[in-house]
Amino acid sequence: MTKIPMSPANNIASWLASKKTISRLISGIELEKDFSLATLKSLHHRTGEAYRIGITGPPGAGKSTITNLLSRQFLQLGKRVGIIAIDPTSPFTGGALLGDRVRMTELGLDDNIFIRSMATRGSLGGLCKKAVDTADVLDAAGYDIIIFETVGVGQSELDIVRAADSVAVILVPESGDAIQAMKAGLMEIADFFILNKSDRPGAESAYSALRTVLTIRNTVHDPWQPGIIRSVGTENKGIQDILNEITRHRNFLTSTGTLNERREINAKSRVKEIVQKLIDDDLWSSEREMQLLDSLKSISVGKLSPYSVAEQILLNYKKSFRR
Ligand SMILES: Nc1nc2c(ncn2[C@@H]2O[C@H](COP(=O)(O)OP(=O)(O)O)[C@@H](O)[C@H]2O)c(=O)[nH]1
Ligand SMILES: [Mg+2]
Repeated sequence: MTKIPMSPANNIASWLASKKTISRLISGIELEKDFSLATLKSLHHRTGEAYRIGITGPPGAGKSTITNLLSRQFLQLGKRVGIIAIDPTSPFTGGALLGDRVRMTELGLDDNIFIRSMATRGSLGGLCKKAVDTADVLDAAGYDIIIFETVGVGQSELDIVRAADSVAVILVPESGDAIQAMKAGLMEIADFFILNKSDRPGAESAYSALRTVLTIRNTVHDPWQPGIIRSVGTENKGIQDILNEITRHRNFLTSTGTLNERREINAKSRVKEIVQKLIDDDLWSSEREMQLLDSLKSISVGKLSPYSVAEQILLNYKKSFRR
């Protein structure tokens, strides 16, 4: 058995060399262990090389199928691929048909593929932060492509894909899908669309409907015009077109300098989220938790306003700096 160094932060290279220790590090991130924070700091200088792709859409649209096929294509191009699946119904998390699960498991056996599923249920929260931290670990470990698969409902799921360099929204020909997507805020985050299940009846009219919606949304002056790629996941059709669209978007981002800009915007919200978390952890000491509990009765009988209690707690917090 290989010996694992006690502190990953002090021996980053050997931790990132094996899938087993990478897994342990990611579990540390999920469980908010202290060692993972120190490690994330010390591995940051190794990140930034990986290209991050977000894939989202309604449940059952074919996200896992497409992720699987895309990953195989990237593998053939000699790329190492990290997959972060945040989807309770995903084969990665064991929710789908056995056939899908077997295909995914086979993929995970490849040395150049790392698959990690993250639970939405029973999670400690901070899902977006944890998913992005996990991407950093895989980035530092030398994975060239990182794919986030999230189901297109819920704020934290959308935040996760938004943290990617290119975002693909997968829709299916079912009636009204484009309208539903618009309501769910999926139109705004899409860099391009994949119309999967194009073998289904109604695929042509769904394509036209989506085109119309896009024409209304975009102006001719927009420097980036999202494409609509038609695919049939079950027949391995359209995968090369998806790859081409990713390349087209990546080239657009790098040639216009928007890639850095986009990453800076993401860094900004990330730092804010981390600061918020640090303040929360610091502020809610047992002393101030008690202070809050002690005032609950007074609030409910109308003696104290929640605002004055909040101010008192904050005052107590500020005083703690002077001690
Ligand atoms: N007819 C048809 N079925 C598909 C296609 N792509 C995927 N499926 C099937 O749709 C189901 C859901 O796919 P999955 O990838 O798990 O969807 P996800 O929930 O978005 O990850 C599976 O049974 C797939 O085999 C397609 O292009 N056409
Ligand atoms: Mg899935």
